[in-house]
Amino acid sequence: MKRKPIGWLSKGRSVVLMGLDYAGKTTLVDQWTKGVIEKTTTTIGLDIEHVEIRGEKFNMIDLGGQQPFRITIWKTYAQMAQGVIFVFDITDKLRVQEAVEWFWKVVEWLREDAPIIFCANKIDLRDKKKESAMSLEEIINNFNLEKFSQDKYVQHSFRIFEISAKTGENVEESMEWLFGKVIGSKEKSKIKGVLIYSSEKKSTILEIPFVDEVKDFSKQKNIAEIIDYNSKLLNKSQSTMQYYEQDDMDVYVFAQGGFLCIIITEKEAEYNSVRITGQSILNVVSVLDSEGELKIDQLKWVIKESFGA
Ligand code: G3D
Ligand code: MG
Repeated sequence: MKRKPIGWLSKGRSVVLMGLDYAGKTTLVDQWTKGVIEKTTTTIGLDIEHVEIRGEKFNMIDLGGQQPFRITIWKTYAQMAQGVIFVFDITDKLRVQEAVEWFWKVVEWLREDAPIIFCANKIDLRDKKKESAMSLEEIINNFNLEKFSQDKYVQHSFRIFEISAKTGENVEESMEWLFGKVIGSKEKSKIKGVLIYSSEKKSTILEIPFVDEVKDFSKQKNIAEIIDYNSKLLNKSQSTMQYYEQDDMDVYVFAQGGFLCIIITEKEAEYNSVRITGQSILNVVSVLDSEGELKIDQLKWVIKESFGA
């Protein structure tokens, strides 16, 4: 009997929550998920909260703060994200330019069909802080939000909501919109297994089979040959991608920074999703590697939790 392969990316999806510090990200999540949330902080310093919405598992990743050394990881998460929640404090007129730059940087990283929600937060302060609170029109102009009607960005579903994370005004409506979009989208990537090989250690450092039929795939002759061939090509400064067709599966090999990431998929896997996944995994691997010893358990955790395996 042929086993049904597990759709790697479809098991848990990631939604990225972003905005400057003090925008109200944590308050928003707390307000919306009162009592439902299970909060965890990862060993690599990202805030990831696991939420279940209409039976679907989501990882909400809080990209806050201003740590430049996290840029690679932020980029990785943004590339993987199936949806984005951007939170802006409408009374933060002084830092609006900083928020605008951050917003567009992340939009450029996203997959082109990821829905984006712009939460203009703290509207309960409109009356109290008349001078510093920005109107909707000012926000749209400052952030150039009309760009979402242009060709380059038109693939993104985009909406602005004026909310108060504190009082709860429009919180439910806005989150329903975003998660409705994310749940509605179909994830086509069907990954059967992931293998990471280190040129320095000259060995496989991580192998996660998601289906029995690819167990011990580093020992399979064809895969061993592929590893052997690609490891000879490994060059620290270059990143490459190779593609092999096997009987009932496809093999993608990504090389970067002395590591190989091999992804085995079903035949009909969507190329773009696999490409983003492979590059994302290698980005995380190289960041963890450069921050010290690469711990296999940690890496496994990052791959499983963050990419929803
Ligand atoms: P962050 O996670 O984006 O860094 P927080 O932001 O959620 O920690 O919120 C930062 C501050 O803004 C908090 O104030 C929080 O209570 C406040 N805040 C968040 N959303 C709203 C809102 O809609 N209205 C008002 N009036 N305040 C809000 P404190 O003082 O608790 O640090
Ligand atoms: Mg916070």
